[in-house]
Amino acid sequence: MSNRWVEKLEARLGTIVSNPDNLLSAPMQHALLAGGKRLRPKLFNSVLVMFGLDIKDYLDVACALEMVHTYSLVHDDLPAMDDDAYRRGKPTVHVAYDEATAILSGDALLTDAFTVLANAQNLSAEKRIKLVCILAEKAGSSGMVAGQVLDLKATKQTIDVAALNTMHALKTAALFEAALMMGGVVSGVTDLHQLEGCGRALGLAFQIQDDLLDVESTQEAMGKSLSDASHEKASYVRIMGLSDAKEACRATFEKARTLCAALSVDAEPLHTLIDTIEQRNR
Ligand code: GRG
Repeated sequence: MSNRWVEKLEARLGTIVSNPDNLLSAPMQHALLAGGKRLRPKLFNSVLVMFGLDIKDYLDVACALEMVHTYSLVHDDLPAMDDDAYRRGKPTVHVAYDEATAILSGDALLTDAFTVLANAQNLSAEKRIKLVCILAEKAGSSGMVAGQVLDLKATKQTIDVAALNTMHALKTAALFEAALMMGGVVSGVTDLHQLEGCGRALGLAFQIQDDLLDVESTQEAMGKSLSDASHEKASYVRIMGLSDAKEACRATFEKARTLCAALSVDAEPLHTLIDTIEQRNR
């Protein structure tokens, strides 16, 4: 599957945050442009390809996903959260600018994402409302933000694997679910449960892998601060040990593949993306 459309996505993101009236343009560009793997847009695209659609017609939907994800990174790095200094190969926004600017840039990315999504081209009003609802629910107080609350509570505490799964199903997997479900909405899928389940398994597998990379990779390779141990964060490696975490990672990727194979269309584009994610080193 060609990823040449990613250049167009990056260009569109650049246009969105290059408004001369936007006083936060520079820090938003700092956070959003260059360095990200664009995984959530790629998940969205994989569903479109399965249904014979071209993401170039729906770039703004992918931009909205990436903007919400980027806001979450900017806020996650803040001193009141993980207090990290390095992200996407650059100083974090509060380090490059200041804390207030980082808070406001995150707020702006989150809010502007919904303007972009609500005005997305080539979609009926009904589909745009569905997309707005899915992204808001998966990112909000019963989705990603709820996961972040559990994460903050779990720091310096002992939690079990079930609690860790609950936390990451919200914090990390919720946006993976949103990306696949939003691809489903654009493609005219009415029952989104299977795509949601696939996104959940893949998001959890991705998070277990992230925890493994946190101990086995380097800050330079990952382009972000590796901080779980120093922050006493609950992580799969910390709770299960390295060997069991590796096995859980393998098994959870396999679960994602099984759920993906059960979709009623040829899911080869999603299988290919799952393989690419499993082989990542950053
Ligand atoms: C509301 C103040 C406030 C904060 C909210 C919601 C939130 C902050 C944080 C939770 C979201 C979060 C940071 C989840 C971590 C998931 C994760 C592993 C992110 C890294 O994703 P990649 O590797 O990053 O896809 P790139 O940079 O490649 O896009």
